Amino acid sequence: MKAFAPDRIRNVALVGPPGSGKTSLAEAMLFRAGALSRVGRVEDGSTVCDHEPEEKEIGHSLTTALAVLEWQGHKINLLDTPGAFDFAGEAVGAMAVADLAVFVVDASSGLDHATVDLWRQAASRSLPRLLFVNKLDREYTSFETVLADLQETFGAGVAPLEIPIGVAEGFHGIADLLTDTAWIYDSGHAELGEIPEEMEECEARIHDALVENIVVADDALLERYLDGDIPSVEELERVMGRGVAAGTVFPVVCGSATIPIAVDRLCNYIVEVGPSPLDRPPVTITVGTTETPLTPDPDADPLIQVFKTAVDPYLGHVSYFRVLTGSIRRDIHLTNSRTGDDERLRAIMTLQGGDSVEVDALLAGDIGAVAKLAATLTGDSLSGAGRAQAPPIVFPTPVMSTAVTARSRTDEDKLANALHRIVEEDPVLRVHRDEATRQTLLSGLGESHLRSVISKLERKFGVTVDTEDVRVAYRETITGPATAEGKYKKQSGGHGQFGVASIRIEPVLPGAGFEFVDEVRGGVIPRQYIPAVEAGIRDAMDHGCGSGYPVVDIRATVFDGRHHSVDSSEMSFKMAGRLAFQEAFAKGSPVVLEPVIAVEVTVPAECLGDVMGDLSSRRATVQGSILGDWGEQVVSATVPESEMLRYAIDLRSITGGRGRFSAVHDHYSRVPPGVKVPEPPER
Ligand SMILES: Nc1nc2c(ncn2[C@@H]2O[C@H](COP(=O)(O)OP(=O)(O)OP(=O)(O)O)[C@@H](O)[C@H]2O)c(=O)[nH]1
Ligand SMILES: [Mg+2]
Repeated sequence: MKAFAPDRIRNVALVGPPGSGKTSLAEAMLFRAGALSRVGRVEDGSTVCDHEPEEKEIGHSLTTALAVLEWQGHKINLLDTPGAFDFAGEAVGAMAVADLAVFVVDASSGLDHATVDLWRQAASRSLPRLLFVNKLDREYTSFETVLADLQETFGAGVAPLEIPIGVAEGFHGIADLLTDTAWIYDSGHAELGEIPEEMEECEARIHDALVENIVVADDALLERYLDGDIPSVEELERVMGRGVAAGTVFPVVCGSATIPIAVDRLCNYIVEVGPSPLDRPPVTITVGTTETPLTPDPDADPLIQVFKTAVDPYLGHVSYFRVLTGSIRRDIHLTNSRTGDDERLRAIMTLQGGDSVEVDALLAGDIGAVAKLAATLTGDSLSGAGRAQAPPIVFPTPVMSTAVTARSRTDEDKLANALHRIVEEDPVLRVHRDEATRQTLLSGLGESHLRSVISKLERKFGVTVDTEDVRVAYRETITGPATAEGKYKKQSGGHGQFGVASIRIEPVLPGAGFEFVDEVRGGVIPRQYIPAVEAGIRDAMDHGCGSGYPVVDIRATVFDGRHHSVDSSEMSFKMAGRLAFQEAFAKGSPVVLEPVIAVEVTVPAECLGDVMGDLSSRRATVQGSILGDWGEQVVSATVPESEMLRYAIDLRSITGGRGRFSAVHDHYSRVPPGVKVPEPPER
């Protein structure tokens, strides 16, 4: 494939809820453009974009696939994203490098909250948007209803460019509102036809509204229009294209991905009114502390940004990137702006789902991939000079964890490396060893995200793991002062052990940790053994005394003791310190502390009551709620962590998938009486 200039490139992210038809639409577009000789089906696992074995198995996309087609002398880079919430990070990466998001709306299920959520994300980055109302060949679909919903939800910028001719099985054509023509697909290809009589009135009405909507954006055109001059289709498209690029006009087109109907028209619109990389505002890059606006210029110093990393069984580590500026050719050396490492791009590729095609060069604005970079991660910038950094890609933060253990010794040996590789592939996933609970935690966006990681561990890396519930890192402390004497004495023939330490313990402020004070006078405990007493106390605290959880927030003062000139040793004073602490702790009215997290829960206003009720059943302290964007309510609360381990799942069911939340550790607080604390893990 030849290199395309920026004005000939269209970078399109296909987004929408699971099952709306994104992968099928990509397949149909590829076929229609002649990039495929036969059309695959999601059901058969034979599409270009669902190329991972897990995707074929479940019939849903799990990662973003890149596929490329040529249309009217343009190159369209399609990024087919998964719709499932658990894989939302993929759409984030795709939208970060796309110039247009095509929202695929399933006409048979209508507009849903996932689409609204994606819309919000696209709007927050001013990403141009176009809507494709799909599956109009299905029973019980109504384009008008969907359109009315879209207009009500997304506002006056929603502009239908076409309406379907026929419904359900009878759907066979498109009335083009810009040109006032009908296109019939009975032969499989668009043929000029007649707008059915019964549609004429409706078509004329929407046509007029559309033209008026477009001309108001251009003063000169508006003046002419008001003078009775009807603008040409090209003029209308040009003005509309500007509105699309500015993120103020959202064309709505319609069709069927599987029949297929109007897929060619979608490609036309992408080329004709979809923005090229040149139509987008400059990105702000950072070099050192200087920020500079950057536009795509094939002759500039190259800068590329990696938005996705995949581990391919044949190619190894594959980095997907967008050329932000400059041009790149095979064997070019670039510098990773984060690490300063030199990276050689041995072979530059474009991808057709799982298949790679080598290309000689990619110019500014284009999207491609490169294999085997040494140390480049998703989000990194690689530049020709000056360590320029593109804006970071902000991926969603995990909301749910599971603990994993290797099933066998061989699995254990491979686990750390496999997890490391998987994290490189998945910018949302976090892997974390919690020493307090002795668990290795995988954190992601939900159950299916974590399940897919576990199955990938097995398939790609041959590592089998078992999962267990996440343990909560409880702690203990005392609520009052106490003193005790610890005496360690052993006489087993010959050299014995002898040490006595008297200590006083008292609570300190939460979070203050451990303080040790030495008030020993007159050498009753020789200087050199004082650290051993402290070590003994720390040991007792770490390993738990009461219920077995680590002890925190205590001041321990050693104030007296005894020693023996021959039998005393470090070991005997360590034991004495330990025994003294254990006894004093028991007398200090100990309590168990639990971690409390601060959460921010964002929900539609109508779910507020249910969400508040549920939070209070989780022992939450609600600070209040404020009105967020889009009329949502944002509730702030602190809640014991033990009550929130499965909140990601529960919130979804309470709000019908429309709620989301974020959480950070806040403080430790006493476990109230009557709340059961599980046994600590064995040490
Ligand atoms: N009748 C009909 N079925 C369609 C159409 N488009 C897609 N489908 C079917 O809808 C199902 C889901 O299609 P996909 O293309 O996998 O949907 P997707 O948006 O990629 O879904 P995710 O990958 O889960 O986000 C498949 O069974 C398709 O065959 C259409 O236009 N008409
Ligand atoms: Mg898909």
